[in-house]
Amino acid sequence: MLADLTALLGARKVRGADPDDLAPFARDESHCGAFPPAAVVLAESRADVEATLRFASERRIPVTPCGARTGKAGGSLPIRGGIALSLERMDRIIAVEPGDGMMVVEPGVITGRVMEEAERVGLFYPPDPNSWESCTIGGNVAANAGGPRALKYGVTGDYVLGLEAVLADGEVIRTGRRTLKGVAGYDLTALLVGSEGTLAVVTEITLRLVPLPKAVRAALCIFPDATAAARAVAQVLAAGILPRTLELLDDQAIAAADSRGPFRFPLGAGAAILAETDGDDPESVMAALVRLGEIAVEAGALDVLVAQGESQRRELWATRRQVSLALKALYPRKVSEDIVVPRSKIPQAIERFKAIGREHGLQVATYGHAGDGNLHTNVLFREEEERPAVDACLEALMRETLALGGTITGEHGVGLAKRAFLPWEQGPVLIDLQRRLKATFDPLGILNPGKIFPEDR
Ligand code: 2HG
Ligand code: ZN
Repeated sequence: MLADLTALLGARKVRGADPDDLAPFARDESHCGAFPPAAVVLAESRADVEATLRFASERRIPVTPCGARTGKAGGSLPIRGGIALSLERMDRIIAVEPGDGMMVVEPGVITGRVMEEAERVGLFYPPDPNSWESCTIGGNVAANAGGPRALKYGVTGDYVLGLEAVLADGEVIRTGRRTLKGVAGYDLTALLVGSEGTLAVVTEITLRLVPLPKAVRAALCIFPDATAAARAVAQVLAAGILPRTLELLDDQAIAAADSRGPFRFPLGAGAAILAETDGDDPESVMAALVRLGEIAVEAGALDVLVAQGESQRRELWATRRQVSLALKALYPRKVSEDIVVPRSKIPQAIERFKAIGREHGLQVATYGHAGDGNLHTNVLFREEEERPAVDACLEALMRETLALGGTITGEHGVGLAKRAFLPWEQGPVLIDLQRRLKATFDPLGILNPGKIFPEDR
């Protein structure tokens, strides 16, 4: 296979002879393990993607698309071997059109660059997965990624107007539009966003941009415990304030973040909320933050620290963004979840998750996007022997989430990590309908096989 693929695409774009070249494509940032592909294609253009998929279809070789491999659910792991199709080299910003409020990009562009390019022309690309400095926009589209600002601004899919994609047989499709409105035909753009590379390989993305808010203010509210913090989140939102973020850190997350700096949490902090308000009028942005702080104090906050200036605001965010890595440094076997519960259930969920951890003799850290109910419950452990308890704990967490009216994944995708749980949330009719959609797009089943749906047949 390798020789034919190399003859087709050229040696510069194909790897496979040296196992060291394959190793980075065997893993992502999930706990799912290593699955080396037989070959890696480093596509440089849509034509390379078309050629690879035609080649793979003719030979029925699995193809797993990938970007920066920062996923947390094993979505881009080549679990059946075959070809890892990397889109990282397709990293051109094709057009920025401030007049039309949009940008056209290739999938390998780093998300942070999309944000910067938008801001350069006074516009805003709001979705901000915490890995924005390293993840790619194509990966964000595949998972329909979100981030802290999703509370006010929504997730990746809310900004995708149209896609160019290559089907499993090598045919090219263009879905959606380059206009702000448009309702022609089924919304296939929405179907492809979040399909985790199982339906088509995206080669071009048209993004909607919005005006850049002129003022942003941040505050860190310190609480004695996570339940008080969760109560404050509910009360802020009930008061009709819509901050752009309401990020929760529980005691474990604080301890981990504190160990790496740059921000030092006050002694006695059992939980924290990182809140940010934005808008065009600096005074009303500050007034909303002050009101938010008052509500936090009424709900039991010990202190409210308003960031003085941009550098302190950035410092707070740098601290929040490294929680995941800091926890992983302390507990190399951290399993990260991204469940969502209805907002009103957040305090209950946090208490139940801690109790479930205790029942299984495990530490459970909870942090993340509390404002929209999207919590990162991380099961933390050190020894592989603890794995059966971890699996039982994860199952209990998922069951509890669903009992609270929630969903098993809010931003990382189902991938490999959560495919066994999907039937707990969605009935057999819905799963079967999705399998049939998959078969329509990819009749040979070569595109990212084994993902999203359980392998029970
Ligand atoms: C975050 O919000 C990321 O920090 C990662 O989604 C979450 O590792 C995690 O649990
Ligand atoms: Zn997150």
